[in-house]
Amino acid sequence: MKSIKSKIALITGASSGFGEATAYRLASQGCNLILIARRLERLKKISEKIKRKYSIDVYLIKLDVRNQKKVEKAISELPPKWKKIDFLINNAGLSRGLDKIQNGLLSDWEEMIDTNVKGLLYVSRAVIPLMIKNNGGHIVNIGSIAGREVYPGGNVYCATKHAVDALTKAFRIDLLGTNIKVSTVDPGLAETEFSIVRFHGDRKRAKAVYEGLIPLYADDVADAIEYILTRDDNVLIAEILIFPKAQASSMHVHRDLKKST
Ligand code: NDP
Ligand code: 8X3
Repeated sequence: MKSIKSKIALITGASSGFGEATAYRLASQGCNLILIARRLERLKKISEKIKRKYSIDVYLIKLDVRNQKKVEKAISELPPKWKKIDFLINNAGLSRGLDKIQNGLLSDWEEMIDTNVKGLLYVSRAVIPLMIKNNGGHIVNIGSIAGREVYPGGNVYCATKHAVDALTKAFRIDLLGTNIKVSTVDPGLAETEFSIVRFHGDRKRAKAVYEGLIPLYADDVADAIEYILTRDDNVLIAEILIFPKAQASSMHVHRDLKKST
């Protein structure tokens, strides 16, 4: 196991769910953090909580990853010590809607494509040259089972995660020989704010997604990310597909509704 003490991790989408849980996990290993999201107040609270517990440095950036100019500016204006980014966790992302393709909202499609695909590219394009300059790094993209399979109503969200899968593989090929590792973590059903966002704030509908099963929690995914980043330098964990015990594929989920409240 490799120490990540005093390294620097940049996490997008750190204000909630997997990103927030990863911040705690990496902080517990002594890793310094650059946390990015649009909700700065949330980042501040997370940062305070982390700093109370761990003696690491945290740098916060309020940023919408869909804005290429602002992404470029934020990364180029990092203080010199923060430019030595060891780990990039491309986690910011979302799903909007579960409509059939013939009924989909164009605004939902654009938001997903702009965030999950273009946002990931903008951040990566800004950070990778710094990693090359620093002679190494590790990128972990957060894909999904939706990047390996499609399911009814998943259309554009699945397409964006298939694109993430393609980009992970492409990054790995293009960056070969640069001392930069590229990995993906592809979760199945995980209870975060994901479904609340997908259903535009409808919490009842979001809750029903996880009815009758114990889903993954954010920390389970953070655990996988921590594992990937702490392997010995010669080891590249290329992919982790992680399901809750009750899931076998996007379409095969065992629900014991007698156990539901
Ligand atoms: P959450 O909704 O809990 O977290 C999403 C995070 O992404 C938030 O911190 C949000 O911050 C950030 N984000 C969204 N849009 C933007 C933006 N335009 N700019 C910057 N940050 C943004 O969901 P999860 O933690 O579940 O999702 C994290 C990733 O995991 C996503 O890529 C998702 O697709 C993927 N995933 C989720 C699964 C699940 O079942 N939960 C399963 C498989 C993959 P803010 O709103 O403050 O900007
Ligand atoms: C999130 C998992 O199955 O809701 O990426 O698409 S799923």
